[in-house]
Amino acid sequence: MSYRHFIAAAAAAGALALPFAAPAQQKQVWKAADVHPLGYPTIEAIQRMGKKIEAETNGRISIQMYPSMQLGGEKEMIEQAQVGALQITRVSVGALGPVVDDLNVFNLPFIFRDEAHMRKVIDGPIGTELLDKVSASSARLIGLGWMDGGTRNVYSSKPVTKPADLKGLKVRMMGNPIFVETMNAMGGNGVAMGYNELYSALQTHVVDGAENNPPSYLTANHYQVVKVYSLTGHLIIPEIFVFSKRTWETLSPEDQAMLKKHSREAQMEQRQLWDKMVGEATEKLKAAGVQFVAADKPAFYQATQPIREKYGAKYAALLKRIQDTK
Ligand code: GTR
Repeated sequence: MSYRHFIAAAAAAGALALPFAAPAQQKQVWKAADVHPLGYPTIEAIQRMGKKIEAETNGRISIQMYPSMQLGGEKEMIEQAQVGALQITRVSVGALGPVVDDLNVFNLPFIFRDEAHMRKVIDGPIGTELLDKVSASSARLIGLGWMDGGTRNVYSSKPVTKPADLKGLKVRMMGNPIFVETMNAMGGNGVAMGYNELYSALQTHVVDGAENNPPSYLTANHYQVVKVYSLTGHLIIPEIFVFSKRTWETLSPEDQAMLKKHSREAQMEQRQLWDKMVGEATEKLKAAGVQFVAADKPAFYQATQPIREKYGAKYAALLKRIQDTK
């Protein structure tokens, strides 16, 4: 066998580490994706992280952001991260629950007392354990960190102050059975749909409403179509950002540790941006004529009890730890 043939055969068998395979010092541009537009807190936090990583590695590693669903909806972004077509994706835990079932504990209605409670949980041991579960799962993703996704409230063309107000209303929910059933339990008709399809679905009355935090309701322009924002507060779902395991395995342990360190900083920084954005979004929505309506939260809490029982049973011990987090 000639040397050339030997190299070809050995490479095909994966037996040789060829010089061009993965030099750790090679310049890398990590692709990051988000459904939100530039300026949104989740995007801003990842871009700031990119700048810090670029500085720390003297330009060897940088992050290129693909905002505004340029790479598709969250389901598509997750799939691209899984195969290594992109490196970082920031999605709602709602979207990742169907891929990593352990995360669904955060997708239960009224599981956090308020956003401060949610932050305590994601910052503490439970947050770390769940990130590790993502990394150890078969999802081919590495859990990097959490972000604040605020409190989700129902929006439609009419006030929704109690479960009876949702009767007959088709309300878009994220694609996860828990959410559809939650909306049904709240009194409406849950319809699973991607975020990327929602604006036109509202316009064409395929759905009568949806639910989200004020920044998303504003930046996705849904407020232009339906103008009543009812403070049902049924879901407080953290965001998560993950890394492609395929790329992760090519990184040096030092680069892996550096990325983890910066991810934690991004987690803590994003919430400052978030709090500011919620205030600004609320003002802008009010200025645009959106009506903010108080809702009977205890009634919605009660109506969704069967969902917590059905989906929460397997997390009983963890749920107790979440409730005990002060
Ligand atoms: C937003 C969240 C997005 C996406 C969206 C949705 O609050 O930041 O990641 O999940 O909601 O409703 O699909």
